[in-house]
Amino acid sequence: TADEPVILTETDGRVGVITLNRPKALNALNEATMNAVVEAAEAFDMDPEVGAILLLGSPKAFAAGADIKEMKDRTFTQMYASDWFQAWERLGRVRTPVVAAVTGYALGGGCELAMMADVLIAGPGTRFGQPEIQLGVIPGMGGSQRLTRSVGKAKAMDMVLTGRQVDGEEAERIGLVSRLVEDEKVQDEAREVAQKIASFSKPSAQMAKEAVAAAFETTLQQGIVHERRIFHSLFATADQKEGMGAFAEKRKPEWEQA
Ligand code: CO8
Repeated sequence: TADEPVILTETDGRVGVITLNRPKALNALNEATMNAVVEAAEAFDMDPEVGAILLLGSPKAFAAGADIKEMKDRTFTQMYASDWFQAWERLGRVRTPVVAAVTGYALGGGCELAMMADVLIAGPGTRFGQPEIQLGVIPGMGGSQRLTRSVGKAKAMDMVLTGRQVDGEEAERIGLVSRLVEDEKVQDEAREVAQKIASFSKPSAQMAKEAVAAAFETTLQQGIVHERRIFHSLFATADQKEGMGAFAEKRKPEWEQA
């Protein structure tokens, strides 16, 4: 109903959990949902007690796309003037690692949202697709770019030009998915991955994400210099001394998160 919150948030240990909560609309991403997800992710990003963000949908749908009913009557000028959906770019700037449990449909904006996550867990029943061509449009939340960078031209063209859905097994094979587990175990596995990431030092996890993300945006030579600068800078952290000291002393590190 209209009264129900579009997302639910909680913390589970050091994991900030965001659950899309419009299951009857297959978690269609309307403007309110976009704003809520982005704001929750930014708040977790700034919280030193949160070391990873977990993004959950529902069993039938991670998200079946941008809300078609909300946008169908808009004009070009309205879309352009409001820069419809540009707020998703803020999610791309969140520095804390994001793990997505991709269950059921991840179509259109739902596929694009999943691809904004850093680690994607899916099952054989997961369905990824960019069906916008069937609606007379194209992907608009980065799909033509992120999909192509993840899976290459051949698969991206196939998906974007025909709207064909790929299942979890194919998605894992082509490099869209980090881990494939049984459908019923997708959310638990994703939670474990998020907890694992959150068990490390947040500065190093954030900088690790930053370094890998740089590979999408720059040349190899610039990326390698960027990585080395980040690597060097981590020697200014207490957690580098703790992590390496603990190894030498054969004990478990106790991270200071600093
Ligand atoms: N938007 C709005 N409502 C939706 C959406 C959606 N994307 N997807 C599902 N729903 C609603 C249905 O209308 C239905 O509502 P109601 O019960 O009121 O009739 C409810 O969710 C359940 O859906 P179905 O009855 O259709 O469920 P089925 O199991 O029969 O079918 C499907 C599931 C195959 C997933 C089907 O719902 C479907 O094809 N959905 C649309 C998928 C799609 O085309 N997604 C792409 C949308 S466009 C997009 O994402 C562009 C992104 C970029 C925009 C950026 C702008 C700048």
